[in-house]
Amino acid sequence: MSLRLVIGNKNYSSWSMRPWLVLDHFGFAFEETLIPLDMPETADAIRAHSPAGRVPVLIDGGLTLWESLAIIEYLAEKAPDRAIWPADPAARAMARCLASEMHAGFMGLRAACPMNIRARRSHRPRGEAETADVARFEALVADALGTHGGPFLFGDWCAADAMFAPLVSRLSTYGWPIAETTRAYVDAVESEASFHRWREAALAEEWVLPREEVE
Ligand SMILES: N[C@@H](CCC(=O)N[C@@H](CS)C(=O)NCC(=O)O)C(=O)O
Repeated sequence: MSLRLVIGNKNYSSWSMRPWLVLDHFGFAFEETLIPLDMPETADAIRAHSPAGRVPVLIDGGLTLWESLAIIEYLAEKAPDRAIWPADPAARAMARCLASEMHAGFMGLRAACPMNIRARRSHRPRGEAETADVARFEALVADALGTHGGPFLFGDWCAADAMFAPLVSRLSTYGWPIAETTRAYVDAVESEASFHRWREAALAEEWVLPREEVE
């Protein structure tokens, strides 16, 4: 039986994007069910799949999983032959640190700059929390690329890159000025085939969610 991933709008649903990229990049056979967010029926439609009431949700036969990072860990256990995490134990531990940091953090940037793939905003000064989050991201990218040589955080594309892909997209949407090394990483992530497929689908969507449309 194939996997099913329940997701939100591709233009806006950053948490949906992460496991979708892992499924797509690593060649899993899966189907997707897209539930448009912010509709009168959205909450009931999501709860029909998951009691947590949030997307993404992964359905594998009788198993229903929620929380993006837990879904990615499940996929890594299900397909140990695919390098969803780096093979080297130290690199793998670091990749999990970064993925967890993303999952639990970067609140300033996430709150002030919602993912909005189709939008392009001019850069303007933003709050201290957003600026600190971008600085932390630039530092971790410089460190990882310096250690592992790029083009992705741990050399080859892995789950840590999936976790940061929506943040990368935010940097482009909101026109953040970034260092050359960060730019190289942003370009690598945005050129990766699964990111490209997700973005193309996002650009074809017509839903506009006013609460996510931040200037
Ligand atoms: N911690 C969760 C966050 C999931 C989440 O917040 N998803 C949003 C969409 S990106 C959602 O389902 N929102 C429900 C709604 O807007 O009705 C995860 O990592 O999967």
